[in-house]
Amino acid sequence: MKIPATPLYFEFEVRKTALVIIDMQRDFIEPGGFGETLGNDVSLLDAIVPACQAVLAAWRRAGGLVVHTREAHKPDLSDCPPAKRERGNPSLRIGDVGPMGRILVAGEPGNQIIPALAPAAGEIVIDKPGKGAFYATGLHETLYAQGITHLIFMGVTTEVCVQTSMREANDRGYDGLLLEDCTESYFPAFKTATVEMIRAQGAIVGWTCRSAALLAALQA
Ligand code: TIU
Repeated sequence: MKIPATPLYFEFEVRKTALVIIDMQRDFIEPGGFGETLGNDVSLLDAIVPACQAVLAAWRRAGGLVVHTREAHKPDLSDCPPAKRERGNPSLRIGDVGPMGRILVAGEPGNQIIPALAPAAGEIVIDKPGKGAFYATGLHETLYAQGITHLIFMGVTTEVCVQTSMREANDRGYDGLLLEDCTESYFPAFKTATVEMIRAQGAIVGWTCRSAALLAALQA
Protein backbone atom coordinates (compact mmCIF):
# COMPACT_ATOMS: atom_id res chain seq x y z
CA MET A 1 0.00 0.00 0.00
CA LYS A 2 1.35 3.40 -0.98
CA ILE A 3 -0.29 6.64 0.11
CA PRO A 4 0.48 10.25 -0.77
CA ALA A 5 2.17 11.88 2.21
CA THR A 6 4.74 14.59 2.92
CA PRO A 7 7.56 14.68 1.98
CA LEU A 8 7.14 11.47 -0.05
CA TYR A 9 4.80 8.53 -0.47
CA PHE A 10 4.44 6.37 2.65
CA GLU A 11 4.63 2.71 1.67
CA PHE A 12 3.53 -0.05 4.05
CA GLU A 13 1.85 -3.43 4.40
CA VAL A 14 -1.11 -3.55 6.78
CA ARG A 15 0.10 -6.83 8.32
CA LYS A 16 3.45 -5.22 9.22
CA THR A 17 1.95 -1.94 10.44
CA ALA A 18 0.40 -0.92 13.76
CA LEU A 19 -1.97 1.97 14.39
CA VAL A 20 -0.66 3.60 17.58
CA ILE A 21 -3.17 5.82 19.41
CA ILE A 22 -1.39 7.97 21.97
CA ASP A 23 -3.05 8.90 25.27
CA MET A 24 -6.63 9.56 24.12
CA GLN A 25 -7.61 9.37 27.79
CA ARG A 26 -9.97 11.51 29.83
CA ASP A 27 -7.00 13.07 31.73
CA PHE A 28 -6.09 15.09 28.64
CA ILE A 29 -9.40 15.54 26.84
CA GLU A 30 -11.95 16.22 29.57
CA PRO A 31 -12.05 19.02 32.17
CA GLY A 32 -10.74 18.06 35.62
CA GLY A 33 -7.81 15.97 34.44
CA PHE A 34 -4.05 16.36 34.13
CA GLY A 35 -4.26 18.58 31.04
CA GLU A 36 -6.44 21.12 32.80
CA THR A 37 -4.43 21.05 36.05
CA LEU A 38 -1.43 22.14 33.98
CA GLY A 39 -3.39 25.25 32.99
CA ASN A 40 -4.55 24.18 29.53
CA ASP A 41 -7.86 24.69 27.72
CA VAL A 42 -8.72 21.05 27.00
CA SER A 43 -11.66 21.76 24.68
CA LEU A 44 -9.39 22.00 21.63
CA LEU A 45 -8.46 18.31 21.78
CA ASP A 46 -11.99 16.93 21.56
CA ALA A 47 -12.27 18.09 17.95
CA ILE A 48 -10.08 15.30 16.56
CA VAL A 49 -12.20 12.48 18.02
CA PRO A 50 -14.46 11.92 14.95
CA ALA A 51 -11.46 11.72 12.61
CA CYS A 52 -9.72 9.28 14.98
CA GLN A 53 -12.87 7.15 15.17
CA ALA A 54 -13.07 6.92 11.37
CA VAL A 55 -9.45 5.79 11.10
CA LEU A 56 -9.78 3.29 13.94
CA ALA A 57 -12.90 1.76 12.36
CA ALA A 58 -11.25 1.50 8.93
CA TRP A 59 -8.05 0.06 10.40
CA ARG A 60 -10.02 -2.56 12.34
CA ARG A 61 -11.92 -3.50 9.14
CA ALA A 62 -8.56 -3.92 7.38
CA GLY A 63 -7.44 -6.28 10.15
CA GLY A 64 -4.50 -4.14 11.26
CA LEU A 65 -2.88 -4.26 14.71
CA VAL A 66 -4.05 -1.54 17.12
CA VAL A 67 -2.03 -0.20 20.05
CA HIS A 68 -3.59 2.18 22.58
CA THR A 69 -1.40 3.99 25.09
CA ARG A 70 -2.25 5.72 28.34
CA GLU A 71 0.04 7.97 30.35
CA ALA A 72 -0.41 6.22 33.67
CA HIS A 73 1.43 5.82 36.95
CA LYS A 74 1.19 3.04 39.50
CA PRO A 75 -0.99 3.93 42.54
CA ASP A 76 2.15 4.07 44.75
CA LEU A 77 3.78 6.46 42.22
CA SER A 78 6.95 4.35 42.27
CA ASP A 79 7.23 4.92 38.52
CA CYS A 80 6.73 8.69 38.74
CA PRO A 81 10.05 10.48 39.17
CA PRO A 82 9.85 13.27 41.78
CA ALA A 83 11.05 15.63 39.03
CA LYS A 84 7.87 14.89 37.08
CA ARG A 85 5.54 15.17 40.07
CA GLU A 86 7.12 18.35 41.39
CA ARG A 87 7.43 20.12 38.03
CA GLY A 88 5.59 23.40 37.51
CA ASN A 89 2.69 24.82 39.45
CA PRO A 90 -0.34 22.64 38.65
CA SER A 91 -3.60 23.01 40.59
CA LEU A 92 -3.42 19.25 41.28
CA ARG A 93 -0.29 17.12 41.09
CA ILE A 94 0.06 13.56 39.75
CA GLY A 95 -1.50 11.27 42.36
CA ASP A 96 -3.72 13.96 43.90
CA VAL A 97 -7.47 13.36 43.98
CA GLY A 98 -9.37 15.35 41.35
CA PRO A 99 -12.91 15.22 39.96
CA MET A 100 -12.03 12.15 37.86
CA GLY A 101 -10.09 10.35 40.59
CA ARG A 102 -6.36 10.47 41.21
CA ILE A 103 -4.54 12.45 38.52
CA LEU A 104 -2.73 10.26 35.95
CA VAL A 105 -2.98 7.10 38.07
CA ALA A 106 -3.76 3.73 36.48
CA GLY A 107 -7.27 2.43 37.06
CA GLU A 108 -8.79 5.82 37.96
CA PRO A 109 -11.76 7.14 35.94
CA GLY A 110 -9.67 9.93 34.41
CA ASN A 111 -7.07 7.47 33.20
CA GLN A 112 -9.52 5.60 30.97
CA ILE A 113 -9.43 5.99 27.23
CA ILE A 114 -12.44 8.05 26.11
CA PRO A 115 -15.46 5.84 25.29
CA ALA A 116 -15.47 6.90 21.61
CA LEU A 117 -12.06 5.27 21.12
CA ALA A 118 -12.32 2.46 23.69
CA PRO A 119 -10.00 -0.49 23.02
CA ALA A 120 -11.62 -3.60 21.55
CA ALA A 121 -10.92 -7.10 22.87
CA GLY A 122 -7.48 -8.26 21.75
CA GLU A 123 -6.06 -4.80 21.08
CA ILE A 124 -2.84 -3.88 22.85
CA VAL A 125 -3.13 -1.36 25.71
CA ILE A 126 0.12 0.09 27.02
CA ASP A 127 0.41 2.02 30.29
CA LYS A 128 3.43 4.29 29.96
CA PRO A 129 5.04 6.29 32.77
CA GLY A 130 6.79 8.71 30.42
CA LYS A 131 6.01 10.82 27.41
CA GLY A 132 7.28 8.23 24.93
CA ALA A 133 5.43 4.97 24.27
CA PHE A 134 8.67 2.97 24.23
CA TYR A 135 10.19 4.06 27.54
CA ALA A 136 9.73 1.39 30.26
CA THR A 137 6.86 -0.36 28.46
CA GLY A 138 8.17 -3.31 26.44
CA LEU A 139 6.34 -1.96 23.38
CA HIS A 140 9.33 -2.49 21.07
CA GLU A 141 9.59 -6.18 22.03
CA THR A 142 5.83 -6.63 21.53
CA LEU A 143 5.89 -5.04 18.07
CA TYR A 144 9.09 -6.83 17.04
CA ALA A 145 7.59 -10.20 18.00
CA GLN A 146 4.66 -9.48 15.67
CA GLY A 147 6.87 -8.44 12.75
CA ILE A 148 5.77 -4.81 12.84
CA THR A 149 8.01 -2.42 10.89
CA HIS A 150 5.71 0.58 10.27
CA LEU A 151 3.65 2.70 12.68
CA ILE A 152 0.77 5.08 12.03
CA PHE A 153 0.28 7.61 14.83
CA MET A 154 -2.74 9.49 16.16
CA GLY A 155 -3.42 11.07 19.54
CA VAL A 156 -2.40 13.79 21.97
CA THR A 157 -0.57 15.96 22.48
CA THR A 158 1.26 16.47 19.21
CA GLU A 159 4.48 18.00 20.50
CA VAL A 160 4.65 16.12 23.80
CA CYS A 161 3.72 12.41 23.86
CA VAL A 162 3.09 11.94 20.14
CA GLN A 163 6.33 13.54 19.00
CA THR A 164 8.37 11.80 21.72
CA SER A 165 6.89 8.44 20.72
CA MET A 166 7.60 9.06 17.03
CA ARG A 167 11.20 9.96 17.79
CA GLU A 168 11.62 6.86 19.96
CA ALA A 169 10.13 4.75 17.15
CA ASN A 170 12.42 6.35 14.58
CA ASP A 171 15.51 5.48 16.63
CA ARG A 172 14.30 1.88 16.89
CA GLY A 173 14.06 1.51 13.13
CA TYR A 174 10.35 1.98 12.46
CA ASP A 175 8.93 4.06 9.63
CA GLY A 176 6.31 6.35 11.21
CA LEU A 177 3.41 8.29 9.73
CA LEU A 178 1.54 11.00 11.66
CA LEU A 179 -2.11 11.66 10.72
CA GLU A 180 -2.29 15.45 10.84
CA ASP A 181 -6.02 15.77 11.54
CA CYS A 182 -5.92 13.00 14.16
CA THR A 183 -3.50 14.73 16.51
CA GLU A 184 -3.85 17.95 18.50
CA SER A 185 -2.02 20.20 20.91
CA TYR A 186 -3.15 22.71 23.51
CA PHE A 187 -0.96 25.10 21.48
CA PRO A 188 -1.87 25.31 17.75
CA ALA A 189 1.52 26.79 16.86
CA PHE A 190 3.30 23.84 18.48
CA LYS A 191 1.22 21.38 16.44
CA THR A 192 2.12 23.19 13.23
CA ALA A 193 5.80 23.29 14.14
CA THR A 194 5.84 19.61 15.14
CA VAL A 195 4.21 18.43 11.92
CA GLU A 196 6.74 20.45 9.93
CA MET A 197 9.81 19.31 11.88
CA ILE A 198 8.85 15.63 11.74
CA ARG A 199 8.71 15.56 7.93
CA ALA A 200 11.52 18.05 7.21
CA GLN A 201 14.90 17.02 5.83
CA GLY A 202 13.44 14.13 3.83
CA ALA A 203 11.30 12.66 6.64
CA ILE A 204 14.02 12.99 9.28
CA VAL A 205 11.61 11.67 11.95
CA GLY A 206 8.74 10.44 9.78
CA TRP A 207 5.95 11.20 7.34
CA THR A 208 2.71 13.17 7.69
CA CYS A 209 -0.58 13.20 5.80
CA ARG A 210 -4.27 13.80 6.44
CA SER A 211 -6.40 10.80 7.38
CA ALA A 212 -8.35 10.97 4.09
CA ALA A 213 -5.30 9.63 2.25
CA LEU A 214 -5.14 6.58 4.50
CA LEU A 215 -8.90 6.02 4.40
CA ALA A 216 -8.92 6.16 0.60
CA ALA A 217 -6.14 3.57 0.37
CA LEU A 218 -7.82 1.25 2.87
CA GLN A 219 -11.10 1.44 0.95
CA ALA A 220 -9.48 0.77 -2.45
N1 TIU B 1 1.03 18.33 28.69
C1 TIU B 1 0.96 17.80 27.50
O1 TIU B 1 0.82 18.48 26.49
N2 TIU B 1 1.03 16.45 27.35
C2 TIU B 1 1.30 15.52 28.30
O2 TIU B 1 1.61 15.82 29.44
N3 TIU B 1 1.18 14.20 27.93
C3 TIU B 1 0.82 13.79 26.64
O3 TIU B 1 1.05 14.48 25.65
N4 TIU B 1 0.16 12.63 26.52
